[in-house]
Amino acid sequence: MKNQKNIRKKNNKSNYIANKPGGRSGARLKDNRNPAKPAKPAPKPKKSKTAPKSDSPHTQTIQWFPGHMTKTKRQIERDLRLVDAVAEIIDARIPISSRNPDIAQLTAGKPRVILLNKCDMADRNATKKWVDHLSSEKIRAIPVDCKSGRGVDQFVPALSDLLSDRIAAYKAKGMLNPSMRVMIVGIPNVGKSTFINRISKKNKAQSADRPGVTRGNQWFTVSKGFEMLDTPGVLWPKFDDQTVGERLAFTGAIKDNIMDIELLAIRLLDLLKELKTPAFVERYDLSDDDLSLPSYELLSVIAKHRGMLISGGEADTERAAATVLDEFRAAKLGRITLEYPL
Ligand SMILES: Nc1nc2c(ncn2[C@@H]2O[C@H](COP(=O)(O)OP(=O)(O)OP(=O)(O)O)[C@@H](O)[C@H]2O)c(=O)[nH]1
Ligand SMILES: [Mg+2]
Repeated sequence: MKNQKNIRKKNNKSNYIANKPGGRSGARLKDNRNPAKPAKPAPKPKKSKTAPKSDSPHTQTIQWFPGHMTKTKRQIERDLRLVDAVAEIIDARIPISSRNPDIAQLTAGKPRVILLNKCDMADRNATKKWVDHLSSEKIRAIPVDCKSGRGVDQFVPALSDLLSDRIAAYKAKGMLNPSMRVMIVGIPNVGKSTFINRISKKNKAQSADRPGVTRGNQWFTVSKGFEMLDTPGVLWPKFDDQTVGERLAFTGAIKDNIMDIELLAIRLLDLLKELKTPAFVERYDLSDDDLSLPSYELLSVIAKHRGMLISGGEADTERAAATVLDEFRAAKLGRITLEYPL
C-alpha cells in the first residue's frame, strides 16, 4: 500500500475523524491486510462519542463540515425570507442519507418540492418506490436526471400548482406577472447547479464533478416567472449513523482527500459483493471464488485483473480503490440504489 504516509497526513485535517482499528495511523490496517504476515486481531476502537460501533475492521468515521458550510447555513437562513418555495435536491441512490436534517429544519416553513436527482444512475424500481413513498407522505417528489434533462420539465408545473394560491394573491394585488423565487438546497455534488443550468437552458451556474463547487448564494432567472437561488452544498456536523457518512462518500458528496480511499473502497466492495450486479462482476472479471474473498483481498484481485501493479508485481490497491469508487459513481457497475423506503 503505497503513499500510506500521505494518506495519514491528509487524514490529520481537523474536520476529519478517523477511528480505524489501530487508531488514526492506519498502520494496523496494513498489517491486517498483508497476507504474508499473520493477521493480528484488530484492537477495539477507543470509546468516544464520535466513534459509532461497527463490526467491520475497515470502517473509518467520516465527517466533513468545513467552515464554509456553517456560513452557507447562515446565508440560507438569511435568504429564506426572500423566497416563495424551496426545492431540495436529493440523490436518488441514497434518498435517506442525502437529506440534510439541518436544512429540512431550517426551511421547514416553506412550500417544498423534492427532486430525486441522478435517476439515470439509480435503480428504476427503487426510484418509483421512493416517489410513491414520498407522495404517500404528502411530499411532492419529482424524479429527474439533470444530465440528460429527463423529468426536469415537470418542475415548473409542479411548482406553479404548489404556489397557485400565492400566485393568485400576487395577481389580486395587481401584479400581472409575479415572479416566484425558489431556493435550491441540497448536499454537495448532488446536482443543484446542473439543475439550474438545465432548467434555464444556459450554462451560467458553475458545476463540476466534485463537492464544494458553488461557494455562495447566487440568483438566476430560469424561465418566465421563476427565479432560482443556487446555494452551496451543505452537510451537517455529525452523522449519527456511520453508514450515512459512508454512503455520502460512496456517491461523491464528501471530499475524497479527507478520507482513506482504500478503506472506503473496501466498504463499498462489501456492498457490491452482496449485490453482485452483472456489470460489477463482468467489469472486473470476477469468479465466484473472487467474490467470496474478504473485500481487502478482492481489491487486490481487481487491481491485478486491471493490470494495476506497483514495482515487484504487487497490486496497486490505492489505484484500484480510486477506480472502483469512480466507476461506482459513474454507474459503470450498474444502476444501484443503496436505500429503499421501509
Ligand atoms: N449522471 C448524472 N450526473 C449528474 C446529474 N446531475 C448532476 N450530475 C453531475 O454531478 C456533478 C455535480 O453537479 P453540480 O451541479 O456541480 O452539483 P452541486 O450540487 O451544484 O454541487 P456543489 O456546488 O458542490 O454543492 C456534475 O459532474 C454533474 O454533471 C444527473 O442527474 N445524472
Ligand atoms: Mg453547485
